[in-house]
Amino acid sequence: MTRILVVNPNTTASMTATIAAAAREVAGPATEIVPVTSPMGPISIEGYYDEAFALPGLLAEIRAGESAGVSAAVIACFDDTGLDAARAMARIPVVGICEAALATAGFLAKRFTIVTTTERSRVPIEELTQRYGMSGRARVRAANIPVLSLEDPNSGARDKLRSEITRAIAEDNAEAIVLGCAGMADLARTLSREFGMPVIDGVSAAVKQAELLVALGLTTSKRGAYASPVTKPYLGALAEFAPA
Ligand code: 5HY
Repeated sequence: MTRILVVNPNTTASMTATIAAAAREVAGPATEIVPVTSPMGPISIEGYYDEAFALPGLLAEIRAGESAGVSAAVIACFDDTGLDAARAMARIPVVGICEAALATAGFLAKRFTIVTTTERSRVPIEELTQRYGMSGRARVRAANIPVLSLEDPNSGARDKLRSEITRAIAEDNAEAIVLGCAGMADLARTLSREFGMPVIDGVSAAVKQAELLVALGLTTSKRGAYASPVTKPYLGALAEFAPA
């Protein structure tokens, strides 16, 4: 049995339930999805400040999951929150949903649009498209919906998301759509059917990517950038995060 830890780095358990359902829908029969919600930090990650304080809870859960013997970890936030730090800490493969979604979209379409939540998230995600070498192929739009409005079926968030996808098709000539928030994980199949084009959810893509890495028997390189952090004391409230 391959166990894949799927961490929601925000502290909203209802969003973790959406993420877990999407992960289980695509997981192979020999995969067990282990969903966890970060135990501390912001209730949603909207921009750089939230992201900074989402890291301790996220890293603690990945550390605990690796000690408990999971084979891989997925970071289920479209900002790929803490991805480099997690890879430096862990030996198991760690997959971010943005990176997995962009790679998947790249197999299917030349030009695509990522539709995320707010303007505060748009810029960090644009930076990620550069980081992953996709800035020439991927545009980023914000549907102007707060992350947690996706949890409320009466908020109108889903209609705003549909409107933004319609604009991406008309104005960007998008050939595929990437959903730019883990809280949208339950919508990909319906929207694919509705719009008649590939709509990619990063959670599902990341689970399949994690399964692939496990099946290939590959783990995170411990040379160079992802070498284990140097043992040293950390002071104050963060003492427990000191590398052992
Ligand atoms: C996410 N925030 O996937 C991101 C999306 C965003 O709490 N989960 C969050 O808007 O940046």
